[in-house]
Amino acid sequence: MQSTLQFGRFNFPWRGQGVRARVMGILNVTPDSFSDGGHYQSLEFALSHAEQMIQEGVDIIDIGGESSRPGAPPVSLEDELRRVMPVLYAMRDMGPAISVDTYKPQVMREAIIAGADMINDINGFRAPGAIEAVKDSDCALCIMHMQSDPQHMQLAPLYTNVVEDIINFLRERAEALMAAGIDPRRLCIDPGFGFGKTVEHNYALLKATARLMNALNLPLLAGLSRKSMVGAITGKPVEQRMAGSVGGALAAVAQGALIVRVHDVSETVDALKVFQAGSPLQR
Ligand code: YH5
Repeated sequence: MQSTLQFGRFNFPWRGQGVRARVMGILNVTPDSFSDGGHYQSLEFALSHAEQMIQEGVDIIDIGGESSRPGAPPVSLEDELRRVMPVLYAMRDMGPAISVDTYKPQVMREAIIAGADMINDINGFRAPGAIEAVKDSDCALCIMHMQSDPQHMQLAPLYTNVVEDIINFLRERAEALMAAGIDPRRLCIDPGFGFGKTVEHNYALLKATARLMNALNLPLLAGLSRKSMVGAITGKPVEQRMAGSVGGALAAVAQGALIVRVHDVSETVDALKVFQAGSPLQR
């Protein structure tokens, strides 16, 4: 049996012949890191970071205009558009697929018009109008699970059975998207590491990567790069979590994950090449 994630000009097999794990590079365009707050400076910085990731072999670039870290305040529609759209216009046709990390339907609409290849929604397309915004396009849709919201999600994460609860959530969202007429070949799922989860929840989900894909018959994206679940195992602060993050990415890919969302593209690409060359599994 062959299964593929199909969207626009891209076709990523995820089960059967020709499977290769794909690297999604994180491109933050939040201006927090710029002392003078200049828009031009942040655009220049984002584009040079994107070019570097392309040289390192990235498959997908994920543009995010809102910091989704625990406790982060929300960003206005206008600010998010001002950050994301210039980068998106400058980057389409550079080669890699372009993903936009947003939960706002108006950002989804504008991004699709501008040529985005994927919409990555940490809110699982639950916002009113989100499904309408994406249904008539051919872009891929990443459905992520989050409990609560970024400002409150880490206060008291609670599940009956974390793996079953998240399978049920992702199934309900995939069914809602398909009920709107969306081709299931456009969909991928994501357990949402760190989004309303304890360290134990996160590792129960990482261990259940293959089970999630089998339960829903959809490809999976794993995003654990530099997150606290890596720090909890290694004891390292965020700036020293690269090797631990690569280890986590391989744990997901070994179970069949299609996409790993990472900060460190070069290191992850190398690790996946060697992993693939030495892996006896016909994925
Ligand atoms: C994800 O998992 N995550 S934004 C806290 C950190 C490090 C990184 C230092 N968007 C995901 O990357 N989209 C984000 O601690 C995402 N899956 C998908 N699909 C949070 C993030 C981060 C947060």
